[in-house]
Amino acid sequence: MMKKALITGITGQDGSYLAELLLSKGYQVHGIKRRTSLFNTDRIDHLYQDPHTRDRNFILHHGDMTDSSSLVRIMQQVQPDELYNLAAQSHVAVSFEEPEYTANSDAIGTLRLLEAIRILGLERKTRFYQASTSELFGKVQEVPQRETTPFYPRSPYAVAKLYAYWITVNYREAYGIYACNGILFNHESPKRGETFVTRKITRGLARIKLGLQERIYLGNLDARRDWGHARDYVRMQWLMLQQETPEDYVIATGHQYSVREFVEAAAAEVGITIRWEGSGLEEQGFDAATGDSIIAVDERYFRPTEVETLLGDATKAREQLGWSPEISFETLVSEMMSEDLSQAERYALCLRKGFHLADRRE
Ligand code: NDP
Ligand code: GDR
Repeated sequence: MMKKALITGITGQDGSYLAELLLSKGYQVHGIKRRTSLFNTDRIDHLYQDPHTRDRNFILHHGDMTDSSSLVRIMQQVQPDELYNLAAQSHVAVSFEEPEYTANSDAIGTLRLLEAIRILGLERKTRFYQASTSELFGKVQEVPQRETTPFYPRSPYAVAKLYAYWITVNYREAYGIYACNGILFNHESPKRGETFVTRKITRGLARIKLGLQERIYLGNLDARRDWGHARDYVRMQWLMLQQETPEDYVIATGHQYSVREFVEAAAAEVGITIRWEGSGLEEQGFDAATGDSIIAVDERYFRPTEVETLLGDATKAREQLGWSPEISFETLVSEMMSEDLSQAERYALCLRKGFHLADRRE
């Protein structure tokens, strides 16, 4: 029998990589997408199958994490063997602007899914994966962070994810549901949303290289993150649901870089030298007076409470599941840079041919 997986957040970065992985393993993959006024399925369009195709193995359903009725209906229809809860308002800075919505989708949304499992009597059938996050560690209490490190969330997003983490643990203990938290550190890819810092940098540098943009405005350049590749991390999401007993795992590379170092690595890929010089704002990386620097600091990107540093220890995942990341930081940066250069070249070509395209950036 073909296994069935249901992925919430299938239109997102991880959802698209996970869907590819599960299809390659012979799963029938179902995904939940929310209603939008325009198509927003760019990341999964290559997997799309017409609803009239016989024996489809890739099926999308309309639903929303804030709407129990849709979640219960889809769960009843699909009765998945594995449920991957990747949907979330996932932007930390945005969560300060939309805290209530973030709590509704990220915290209560997770509860809604777990309740759907219970209401439908799927406790012994459906295995549940919760997309937990290194943001739970927030103001770090221990370096590096592992499964036993105390949490100290620093944003409405992280607080919502804290609820989701514990409700997953609670439903595992209370009802015997096979439910796991993957505590994933930052993971990026060419499919990363354009407003997360890594993609903002690679996309901006590519556009600067081609003369489409003058500079990139960033926030805290000293923040440090443990950045991995999304393709490595979705493999681990699947692995966690294939074990005898459900457990929670930290997933990280064990290497840490600052935002500034990410800029330098990406700039080197396209042969741009960044000069960090000057005083005042310039100390943050921009010499506005000379106009020859391409990184500027804009305070609007500072957060009311910041997570300054994260560094993970994935020893448990390595020892128990045999997982270790295969894609290095250098390869990640290079892949993102090269994909964004191609996109910028396509954009520039369209402009040269007289087509006017939207110039979206943050
Ligand atoms: P993305 O922001 O790329 O994707 C989020 C997905 O959730 C999108 O498909 C989005 O839909 C969907 N979504 C958002 N709100 C709702 C809603 N109310 N109802 C239904 N769907 C909704 O995130 P990632 O792929 O990067 O991350 C996946 C998960 O992992 C998230 O939960 C994130 O918080 C968590 N995480 C991510 C890490 C990372 O570094 N990437 C690290 C640790 C955890 P739409 O396309 O319509 O916006
Ligand atoms: P993060 O990722 O908050 O770690 O959450 P993000 O890329 O947004 O920020 C990383 C660090 O860079 C600093 N920064 C900027 N960030 C953004 N977005 N834009 C800027 O211009 C900028 N300048 C500096 C930030 O202050 C921060 O310190 C991501 C998300 O995917 C979450 O869903 C996930 O849970 C965590 O990773 C692990």
